[in-house]
Amino acid sequence: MVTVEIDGHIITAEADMTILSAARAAAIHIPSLCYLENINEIAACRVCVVEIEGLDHLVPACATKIQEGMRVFTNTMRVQKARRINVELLLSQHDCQCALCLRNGNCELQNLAGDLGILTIPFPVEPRTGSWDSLAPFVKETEKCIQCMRCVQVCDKIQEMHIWQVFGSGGRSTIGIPTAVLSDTDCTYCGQCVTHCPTGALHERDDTAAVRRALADPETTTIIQVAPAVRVAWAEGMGLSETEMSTEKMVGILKAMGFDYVFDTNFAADLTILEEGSELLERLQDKESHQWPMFTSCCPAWVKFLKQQYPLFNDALSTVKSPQQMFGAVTKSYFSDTSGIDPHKMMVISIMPCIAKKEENKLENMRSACGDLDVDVILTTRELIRLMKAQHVNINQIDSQPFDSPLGSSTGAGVIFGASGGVMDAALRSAYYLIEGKNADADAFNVVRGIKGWKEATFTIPSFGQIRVAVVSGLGNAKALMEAVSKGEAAYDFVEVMACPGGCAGGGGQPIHEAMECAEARGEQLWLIDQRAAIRYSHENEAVLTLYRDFLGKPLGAKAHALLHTDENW
Ligand code: HC1
Ligand code: SF4
Repeated sequence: MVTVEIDGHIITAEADMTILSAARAAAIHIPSLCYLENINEIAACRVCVVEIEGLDHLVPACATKIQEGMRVFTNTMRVQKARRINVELLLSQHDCQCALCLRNGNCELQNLAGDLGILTIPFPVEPRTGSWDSLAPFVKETEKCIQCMRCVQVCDKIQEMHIWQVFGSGGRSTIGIPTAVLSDTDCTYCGQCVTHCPTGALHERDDTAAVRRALADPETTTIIQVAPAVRVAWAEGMGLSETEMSTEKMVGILKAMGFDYVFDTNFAADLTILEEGSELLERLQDKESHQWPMFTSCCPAWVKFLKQQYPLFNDALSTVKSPQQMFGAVTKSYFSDTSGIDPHKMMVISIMPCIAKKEENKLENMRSACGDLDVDVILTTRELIRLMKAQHVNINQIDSQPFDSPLGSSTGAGVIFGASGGVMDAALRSAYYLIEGKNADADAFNVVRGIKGWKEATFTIPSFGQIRVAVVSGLGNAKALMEAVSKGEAAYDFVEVMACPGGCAGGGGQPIHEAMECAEARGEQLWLIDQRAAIRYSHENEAVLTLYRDFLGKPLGAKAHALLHTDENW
């Protein structure tokens, strides 16, 4: 431990800490821009410069270690002047059309310029320009890029995908991809580059116009489904307190906005568990005929990753569609039948914490109900927030409301899909029941929960024996797991993989907060919703059981396969 003085405060901190981390640990704010803890510590933007007694030059706080007896000054006139010039230089190459930017009001560069009172740019230069693939599910606006390298480093170090490259050098360098269209790269569309971008240079493709049109069209029945992880994030972007936010309030707002039916992806998550749990048991009963381990298939970024990078493991993927897609297939078949609504006049809209979901609806066999796409439009949580804001609803005048029936009923096992370990936990609860004919304690499998990137456990199901499982999140961890499995260094029966660190709670479509990782806190809220749920087992979801009884038949049956699995010709 060393003792330093920062702005007159005596601080004792670990010897290997930087000035920035020691100051932040002591609640002393030093602004930064390019810095991401343990990911991007390259001192490129020099916004975090500070003065050290006895040194004649300023140093970047993010890249300078503390030393015993050091006296640091974070906000002297000299520091303020240098910080201001550094931000002015960044603005000089930035397209400062803030009113026309999706990150207006939530941009780290804009905030810094505001804090420093910058009203003019003394060194104007033409912003960099570049083209982008208009069909990609996210957009790169080169004129807004400040070369902070955060996207490059997240993609390299956390996801290990290496999609972004630096082109050119010096003042004219740009960040981009080596191909004309994004689909020619191995990009999985996880969107982690987007959530780590400090400006509006990277953002989701905005698909809200189609939804606005459908809401205004009396001929179209708008049916919206809300993903598990959205309910614990939407309010962040609306500036609501924890007491003001609730799932029921969100449903009330969606109804006030005019959606005809407000349903829950959690219903389809419960349905997924019945199919996937049954599939796991079927494979376990005929082990020799299958490739192991069985992998979950609900994260489209992971599915794309596996098919591209480890195609030899294709057959190990569960054949179940994701809950998003199951929901669409059931809506345009069963719900169309029971409600009498023409499926061709339905618009099924998903609200997802995810960018990859924007493309999942176009994959093979995703038109299984009536020939149209099963899911028509996918919006991220951020797009939902923009739609809600445009509505100018007074939150105090909105009544809390339940989801509509029948595709709005769910259990605690459905909601935890949004947190790393949740699919595994929910599947084990139902697999245990299917084998033993009685429930295990709903918390019996809790060691698979939590934010750790690679978790493993072995459980004993008395009439079956041992089942070895692993849960990974983040594609870097997925790669490490796949290498270990390929080399025979790790062996499991069932593996959950989510491309985003912490699972969908930390998804690429979720609200963005200045360089803050929010997956863990949002995940904890999902686990809490499960703890408080009246029913915590997917196999006890009455609406799902009715769906099987009245329409689908049995799990893995012919109709279920045609609508809910990707192997159409099974
Ligand atoms: Fe997810 Fe899923 S949990 S993949 O993260 O299986 O996006 O929330 O909706 O489909 O249910 C996302 C979340 C989501 C699906 C479910
Ligand atoms: Fe999308 Fe969730 Fe996968 Fe991230 S983990 S890519 S949010 S499905």
